[in-house]
Amino acid sequence: SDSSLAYSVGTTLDRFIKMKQEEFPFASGELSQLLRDIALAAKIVNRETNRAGLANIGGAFGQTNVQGEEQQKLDVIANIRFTRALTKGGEVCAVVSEEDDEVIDLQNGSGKYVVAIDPLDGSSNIDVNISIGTIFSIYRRVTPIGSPIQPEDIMQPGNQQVAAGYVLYGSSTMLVYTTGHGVNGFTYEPSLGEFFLSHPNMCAPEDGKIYSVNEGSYNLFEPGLKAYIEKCKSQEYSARYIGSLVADFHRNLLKGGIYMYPATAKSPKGKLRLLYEANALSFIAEQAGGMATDGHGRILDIQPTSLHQRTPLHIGSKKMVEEVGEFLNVGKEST
Ligand code: P6P
Repeated sequence: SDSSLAYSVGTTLDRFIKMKQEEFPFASGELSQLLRDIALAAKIVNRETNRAGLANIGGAFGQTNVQGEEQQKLDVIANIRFTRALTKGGEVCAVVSEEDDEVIDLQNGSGKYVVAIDPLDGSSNIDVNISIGTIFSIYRRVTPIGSPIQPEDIMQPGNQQVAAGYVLYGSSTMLVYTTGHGVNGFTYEPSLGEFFLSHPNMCAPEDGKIYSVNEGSYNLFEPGLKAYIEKCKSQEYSARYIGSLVADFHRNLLKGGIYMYPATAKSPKGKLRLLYEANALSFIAEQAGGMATDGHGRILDIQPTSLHQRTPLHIGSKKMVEEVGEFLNVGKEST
């Protein structure tokens, strides 16, 4: 493969996708088109997000999503925008979204791909102007193209992803994604309407000194997790918890760190969703040299059993995720 192609910083996303596709002579271009469709929706959601405060679309929409959270109008708008872009793009046959209880069948007989998406995670942060994000996973359907969508098309383990990414609507808007050949980050230039390669070949620092967890729930944590947090404090790590998964994940990916949303007595499977939150970020973390577990095993190996199932998530720098696993499994070694 001509990986010698210089992906110079400043390359546009479109050109980057095209150059990467040329590395795969048998690529049909459908995945490339799908990535472009996602980027288009991200540009539109970015514009809506930036105007939310002015256009009074930040307020609660009155309905609730599977998280039972007040569905913010922007959540609904983002869901519509991404679903519409994927429908028009023609490459996708089904969408799993946090905002829809059931699978959305796009009635697209030629669609090869299934997308799992959290259109706008952390939406409770919208009306306090904290960064929010879109998280997406892309799978190839496993049943014949054109046949009715089957559960096995949807309930695929994260290790079957063909691509995954996130959009971070922050001080600048970034699109970060992987197709299984490393992780690359693109920064949006609104005046040009283009994403430009700003973070080529992103690599997670192997270790870090930042830990992200909601310590308000400390008393609910299992002993091993409490011990790990005490260890972080004893070594004067920095506690950084934004309350917005994509923002915390992205910062830890760049600087080194771990994000934990653990199992607790109250929530034995934690809060985060496997299909459209944990799997995508875990694929990215591993592709960047990091790690992601549910405290005991690899996130990407979990076989889903229900659409909106939750999973505990420990994700980020490899050494930190390994270490919290050791603390969690002390005394639980299988005899
Ligand atoms: P808690 C936002 O609702 C979210 O899904 C993630 O973005 C965030 O990291 C987490 O939940 C915050 O949850 O229980 O700490 O408020």
